[in-house]
Amino acid sequence: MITKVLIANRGEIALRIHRACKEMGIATVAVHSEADREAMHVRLADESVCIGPNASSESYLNIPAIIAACEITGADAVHPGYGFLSENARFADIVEAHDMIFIGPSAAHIKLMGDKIAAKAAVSAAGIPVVPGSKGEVLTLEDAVKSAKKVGFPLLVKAAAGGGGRGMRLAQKAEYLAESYNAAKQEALAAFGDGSVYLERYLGKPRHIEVQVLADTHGNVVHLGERDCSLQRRNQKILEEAPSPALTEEQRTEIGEIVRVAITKIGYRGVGTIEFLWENGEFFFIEMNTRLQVEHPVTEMITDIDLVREQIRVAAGEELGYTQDDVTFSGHSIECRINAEHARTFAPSPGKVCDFHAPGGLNVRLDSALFAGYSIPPYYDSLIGKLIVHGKSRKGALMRLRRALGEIVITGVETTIPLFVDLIDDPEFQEGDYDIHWLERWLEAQAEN
Ligand code: MV4
Repeated sequence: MITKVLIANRGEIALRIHRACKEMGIATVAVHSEADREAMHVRLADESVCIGPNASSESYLNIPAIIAACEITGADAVHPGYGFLSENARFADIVEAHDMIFIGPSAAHIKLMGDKIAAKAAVSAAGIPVVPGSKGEVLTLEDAVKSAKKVGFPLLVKAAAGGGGRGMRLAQKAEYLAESYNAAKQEALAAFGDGSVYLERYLGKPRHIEVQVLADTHGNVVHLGERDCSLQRRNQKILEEAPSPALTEEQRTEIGEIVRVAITKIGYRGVGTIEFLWENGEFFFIEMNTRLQVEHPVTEMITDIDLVREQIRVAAGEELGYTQDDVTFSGHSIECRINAEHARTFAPSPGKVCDFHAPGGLNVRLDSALFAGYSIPPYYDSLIGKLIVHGKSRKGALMRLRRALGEIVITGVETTIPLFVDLIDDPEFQEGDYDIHWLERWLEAQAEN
């Protein structure tokens, strides 16, 4: 049984977790940096503890301070949210060593999926299709040259400890392989203290489609469909939707079942995301995320399943209580990430929020910790809210999104809202006709006008 959860995060996701806890009759503990003393997640929680100064390295990443906050308040579980310590296997281990529940997968599964080479081997052995590439790590340049002959060009050199696009180098032809190999290895060593790299065939114009899974500790696993996260800029997702406009019902069922069976074999617990590149109707695994993701609400909206509630239940050892056949998908959902950034230059825009008005109405959700008079600190991620809409169809969701965007008022700081107002009128976007490079090209075209 879980009676008190310490939420090791801030902003909208700390509120999101607080809401699930309150609906389950669970007490909450907020932790915060000095800069976040007046933050909404601190105000709403039942108790709060200051864990350090402004810099996240000294507060939200400060494991001893967070464990001390757990002991002071008597929390029996820790929810890490996303970012910060959410995929830190050592943190999961330490939480459990202090006889508390880590609301997430086992430390071993976090570690496995954190090593992109080991993750690929594990999911491939469990039946998930992966991007063709080197057989594990390429230890030397000589090894890379040999392996590249089989993989073909263009190819990517990727860091085993990377992910999210860090430590990745493109080699267009054989003559550039040495340069890419050395650069990727050097960058990986500097960034992660681990220079292990592997090769993958480069997919030129894929979509980024990810499958959500949920597993309990009794061998029950369900997939909750996919999200299309192709609309991104510099590896930052901007807008996500579920279902993907590109998939047929049959394709969804087929990949979902492959993933469900594989995750069962792997013995995974909690929520997880299997990331794929999708090109010419084929899925290719790239990475698995072992955390709750920013874009989880679009899945919640089409399945009517509260992912944080389910995370907490399975972490406490409860059974899912339903099977894949009980999971139904309804309508279409779209999420816009509202960042405190200039909508065109993406320059950060921290500072004091003057007016704030949240949109409302049927099937409109705003996940945010914002309030009028709040000062957005410059020390953290610029995400200040997520606008999520649901409609019976994609067209209906788009109409609702345009309506909801028109209702939001945030003054005093720049936000990315004007970007979505323009994007929603683009014919290709309206058709769902986009890949992972589409948004960057669209932004360039916009800048010319
Ligand atoms: C790729 C790829 C093409 N081919 N792998 C970038 C982030 C990291 N998670 C994986 N990434 C990519 N891996 C192969 N074999 C293209 C990307 C990529 C990308 C992937 C998903 C979403 C946005 C992206 C933007 C640029 C490149």
